[in-house]
Amino acid sequence: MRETLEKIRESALQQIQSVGEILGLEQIRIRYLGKKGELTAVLRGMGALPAEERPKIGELANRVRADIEEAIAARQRREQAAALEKRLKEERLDVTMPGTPVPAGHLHPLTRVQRQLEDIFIGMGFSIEEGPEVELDYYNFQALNIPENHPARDTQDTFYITDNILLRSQTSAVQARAMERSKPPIRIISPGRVYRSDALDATHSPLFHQLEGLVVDRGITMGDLKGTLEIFAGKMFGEGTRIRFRPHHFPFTEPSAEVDISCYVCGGKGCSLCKGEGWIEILGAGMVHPFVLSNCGIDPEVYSGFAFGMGIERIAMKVYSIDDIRLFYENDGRFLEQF
Ligand code: 2NL
Repeated sequence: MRETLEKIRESALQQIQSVGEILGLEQIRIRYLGKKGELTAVLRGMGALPAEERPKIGELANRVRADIEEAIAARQRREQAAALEKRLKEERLDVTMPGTPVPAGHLHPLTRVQRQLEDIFIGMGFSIEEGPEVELDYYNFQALNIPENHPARDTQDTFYITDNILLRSQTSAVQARAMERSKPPIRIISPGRVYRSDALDATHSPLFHQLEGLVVDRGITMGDLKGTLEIFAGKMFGEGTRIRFRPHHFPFTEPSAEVDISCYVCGGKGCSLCKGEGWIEILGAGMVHPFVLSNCGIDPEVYSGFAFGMGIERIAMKVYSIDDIRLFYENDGRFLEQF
């Protein structure tokens, strides 16, 4: 029996050393130490031994079990250490390697121009006012003195949602709401998207951006309008830029004007940018019509105001010499990367 035990130990230890994979170790453990294992079988047969032999054989059997267990544990530790070593080698990171470059984006040219305009007017004490793009006919037209039969209200020119709900065609609607809500002094700009039922071509888009301004207080005059726009023109197009008012008509202002700036390329002499004119049209403006003030709950006998409006695309196209409005909306990297 002693020899059987020694043999079991010898062959178990030998197998433990030579087994190729860690899974094989478990099979070896079952083969020798499991319920139906070889060592267990020997221990079962101990009852047949003479009484004085039993303790010695028992002790040897226990030592053989302990040796096999220890050999399995040692082999397991070795396998685990080797596996860890292998992973450390394979998964090593060189933290000094340069990273994968992440391409950095930048603001869209329209956003840049809009922010630039906003900064100039904020610098002059205006605050930004926002409002809904889906607007009531009342704020977009009626409040602004645009009568029922005005061509701007034609279904060919404006996107209607229902009879009296539409996509705003001008951000004046935002300003009409602001006048109705608050008392003068009012000094606001309203930048944002507007919609017109126009076919898309090089100079028209059914969606574009506007920035309008409104000042209402006691004693506001056309002089305040001119001074404000002169400062604006200098900051936007360069110090020394002159402005020129040409009489015009808007339903919501009286008097009204179209406003030109002296050409920032030729200074007024005439060149290809200004088409020989020396002047470039950039916005519309005027004194807020008394009907508009009273529609919005402001007494035109006490208060007066000026307002102006410009297309952001138009300004951006001038500033960057862009000849097709569609370029702003096509998301073509070859265009956008130039800004
Ligand atoms: C243009 C002309 C203009 C206004 C917008 C305005 C707003 C209120 C009252 C009176 Cl609440 N006027 N806005 C005034 C004159 C011109 O825009 O050519 N825009 C692209």
